[in-house]
Amino acid sequence: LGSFNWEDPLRLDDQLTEDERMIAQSARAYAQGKLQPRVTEAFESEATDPGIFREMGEMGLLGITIPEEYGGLGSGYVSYGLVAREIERVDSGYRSMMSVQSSLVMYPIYAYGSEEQRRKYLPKLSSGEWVGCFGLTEPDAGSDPAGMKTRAEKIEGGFRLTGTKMWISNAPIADVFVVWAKSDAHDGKIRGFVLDKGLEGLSTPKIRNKMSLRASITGEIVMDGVEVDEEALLPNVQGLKGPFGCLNRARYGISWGVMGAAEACWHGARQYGLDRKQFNKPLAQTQLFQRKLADMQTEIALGLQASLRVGRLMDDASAAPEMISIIKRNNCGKALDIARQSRDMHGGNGISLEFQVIRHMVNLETVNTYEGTHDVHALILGRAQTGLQAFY
Ligand code: TGC
Ligand code: FAD
Repeated sequence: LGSFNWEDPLRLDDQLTEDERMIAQSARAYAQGKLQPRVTEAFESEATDPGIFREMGEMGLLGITIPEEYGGLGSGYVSYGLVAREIERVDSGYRSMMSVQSSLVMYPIYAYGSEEQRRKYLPKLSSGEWVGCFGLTEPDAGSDPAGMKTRAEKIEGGFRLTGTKMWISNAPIADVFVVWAKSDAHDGKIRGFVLDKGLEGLSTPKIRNKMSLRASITGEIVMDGVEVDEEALLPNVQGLKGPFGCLNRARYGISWGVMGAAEACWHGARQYGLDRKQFNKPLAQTQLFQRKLADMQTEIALGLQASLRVGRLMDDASAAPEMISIIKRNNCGKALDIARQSRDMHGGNGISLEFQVIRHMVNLETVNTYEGTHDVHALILGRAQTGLQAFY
C-alpha cells in the first residue's frame, strides 16, 4: 500500500511532468516570496502595482502557452493552470491580472491576429512592459454579451468605435485594449479590435469602492467615437466564438486558480485549529472541526483532479467548452464554500485581514460571478444535456 500525504492526498504531483513541476515551483517561489508580503497592504489600500506585470513577465508567467518566437513560454495548459493555482493561493486579484493578460489579451492576438499584430504586441505583453485588458461586458450586457451596444462604424481607412465597457480588469492602467463590438461593415457581427492607449475619445475611469478583488484594478472603457485604422481589426474571427474562445482558456485557468485560494483557506483553518485551544484542547481535536477539514481536503483533491483531466485534454486540443463549464462552476462554488467555512473556523480572528481568509472569501465572490456566473454555467450544462435552452 502507498503512503498518504495529507496536503496532496491523490498525489497530483506524481501526475505532472518534470517541466510542469519546475514551472509550478518557480511560480510558488515568486508568489510566496514577492506577492504574499505585499498583498494585505495592496488589498487594504485598493492599490495595484503595475510593476507586478513586469515581475511576472521576467518570471515567464505571462503567455505561458504562447510560442517562444512571440515571447511566450511555449508550454501547455497544465503548466498554465499550475501557475494560476500558485498565484491565486496568494490572491485572486493577482491571478486575475495574470490571466487577463495571458488568456484574454495575448491569446486572441495570437489566435485571431495578423502576423503584424502578433509581432507588435505579443513580446511586450509577455515581458509585462505593456498591460492588456479585455472589454466584453457592458452596463446592460453581462451574462448576455450578444446584447452589447458597442458599435464599430466603417470610416475611410478604418473604423469608429462607440460604446462603454464595464467591469474591465486592468483597464485604468492598460496600454492595450482588446474590445468587442458589433460591426456595421460585417453585417452587425461581433468583431474584435486592438486599441492602443492614448487614442482620442478613449478613457478608462476606475471603479472605486469594490469590496472584492481590491488588489486588482477594475475600470470602464469608454469609447466616444474612437477612430482606429484597418489594422486594429482582428482579422481571423467573427461572432461570439471570438470572445468565447478566449473565455474558454481563462475559465479553465480559474478552475485551477480557485483551488489555490481554497488550499490557502484550508491550510489556514488546519493550522489555526492546531494552534488555538478552547475547552482545554486544540480546536482541531474536535469532531466538527475535523469533519470540515476532511470536506475541504476532499473537494480540493477532486477539483484539482478534474482540472488536470481537462488540462490534459486541452493540451490534446480535445476539451469541450461544457467540460470547462463543469470545472469553472464546481471549483468556484466549492472554493467559496471552503473560504466561508474557514472564515467561520477562525472565529473572530477570521474577519481580520491578518488571517487572510476573509480576503479570499470576498475575492471568491467575484470569481464565482465573472467569466460566466455559477448559474449561467448551470444553464450551459442544462442545455447540453436536455437540448433545451433556458436563457430566454
Ligand atoms: P450561443 O448561441 O450559445 O453561442 C453563440 C456563438 O458562440 C459560440 N460559442 C462558443 N464558442 C467557443 N467556446 C464557447 N465556450 C462557446 N460558447 C458559445 C457558439 O458556437 C455560437 O457560434 P456560432 O458560430 O454558431 O454563432 O450564445 P448565447 O448568446 O445563447 O450565449 C449564452 C451564454 C450564456 C452561453 C453566453 O453568452 C455566456 O457564456 N455568458 C457569460 C458571459 C461571460 O462569461 N462573460 C465574461 C466576460 S469577461 C470576464 O469576465 C473577465 S474577468 C477576468 C479576470 O479578471 O480574471
Ligand atoms: P447579470 O448578467 O446581470 O446577472 C445577475 C444575476 O442574474 C446573476 O446571478 C446571474 O447568474 C443571473 N442571471 C443572468 N441571466 C440569467 C438567466 N438567463 N437565468 C437565470 N439567471 C440569470 N468583464 C469583461 O468583459 N472583462 C473583464 O476584464 C471583467 N473583469 C471583471 C472584474 C470584476 C471585479 C467583476 C466583478 C466583473 C468583471 N467582468 C469583466 C464582468 C463579468 O464578466 C460580469 O460581471 C459577469 O459576466 C456577470 O454579468 P453581470 O454582472 O451583468 O450580471
